[in-house]
Amino acid sequence: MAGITYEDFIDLSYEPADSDLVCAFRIAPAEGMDVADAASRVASESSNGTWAALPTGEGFTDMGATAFAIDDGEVAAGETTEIRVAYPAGLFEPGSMPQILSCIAGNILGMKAVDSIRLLDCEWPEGLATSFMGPQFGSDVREEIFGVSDRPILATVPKPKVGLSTERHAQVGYEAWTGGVDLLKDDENLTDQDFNPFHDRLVESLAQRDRAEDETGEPKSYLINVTAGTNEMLERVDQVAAEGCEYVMVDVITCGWAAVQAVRERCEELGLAIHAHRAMHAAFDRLPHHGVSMRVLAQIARLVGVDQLHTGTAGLGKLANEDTVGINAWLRDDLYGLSDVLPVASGGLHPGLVPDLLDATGTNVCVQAGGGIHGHPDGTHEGAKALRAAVEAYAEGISLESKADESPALATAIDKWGTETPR
Ligand code: CAP
Ligand code: MG
Repeated sequence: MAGITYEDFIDLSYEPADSDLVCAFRIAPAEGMDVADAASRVASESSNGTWAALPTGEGFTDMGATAFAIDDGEVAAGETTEIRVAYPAGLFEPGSMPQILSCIAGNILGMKAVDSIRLLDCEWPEGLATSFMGPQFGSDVREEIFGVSDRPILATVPKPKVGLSTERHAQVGYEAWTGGVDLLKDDENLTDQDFNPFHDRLVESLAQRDRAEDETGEPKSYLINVTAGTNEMLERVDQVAAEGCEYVMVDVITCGWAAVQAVRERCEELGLAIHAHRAMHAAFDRLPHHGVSMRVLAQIARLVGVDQLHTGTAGLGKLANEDTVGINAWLRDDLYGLSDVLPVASGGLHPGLVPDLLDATGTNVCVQAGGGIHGHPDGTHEGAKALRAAVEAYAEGISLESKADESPALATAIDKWGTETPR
């Protein structure tokens, strides 16, 4: 009776089938383990093998993965190399992101055969990719919700990030919306606390939104954070739709992808866009040689179907960033007809950073500034005007300094923060 052993999981002559999911990993083989041994163990443990040789025969379907490419066959102790593994489509449950991740980002991240392993990139086959809903709107939100096509949409988070009363939160929203921001956004840890209960905040903020729309003649919207247990989150999504808002915000990593899939299905019924905050992503993507890259997290988010996703500031902001430009390009590339995702640049941004930021990201993005608006010497309303002026300057092709001649709010912001990245 044939058995399966580690040797069955590596074939450097294998050509992946179009239907295979191909994953790239960066691995550091453990001491005494050569690259091929480590690669075969990665392919085995992430598909249908284990440490012992196993019987097969009657009633067994081979769902084994194949390590088919190795960059460097020999690496010094502690060094890393890239490998690629092809997974047969039949290994996966279509439409189930948890099950796919239990394969390609499961036990292997802790296996002793490698000192470190990082899932770098996935090439999604059509059958698997289209088994997911994908985004409902994607970057069309700019046009469909705000009627904007030539500039980034602007968002702001009231700061301090938590602690403001419902009334104060909504008032900050009014000041920001009338100053020129398109989107008010809850912070990642503001959900339903005594000092600012969810439903009160929803109703109060939308009332201020309506005022701001009347005053400015511009569409405005609100990214209210529905993050909670899944059943409660669905309740909150329903409340958001009932109150006439266009978006929900979800902390997708802390909620988990199955919960995000449930929210996506409900948002399809209700016609709501999803803003994805990625708090906790750095637990996976910050260490260069271990975990799951932000590129893969972004791929998952697009398949599951968020419309907007934080992808960093191309190194300009306050938080360690990955390959913002490359990730944004992937989010826009064709993926079997699935909608794209609008990248969100956020974290330490202020008006002085806008030209360099948009040079890196282009204007089909959402730009979020919290401290960069509410920390303006003349307050939130002026801070919002300054950010809007900086973005308009870029669209008009003029320098910040020239724009500042007609925008005192921008001039004050540049005096205060210049064009430096805060730490
Ligand atoms: C930004 C922010 C966002 C970060 C998240 C914060 O505030 O609200 O959560 O941008 O990081 O809490 O830091 P500031 P990322 O604008 O005041 O910095 O976008 O990289 O996921
Ligand atoms: Mg935040």
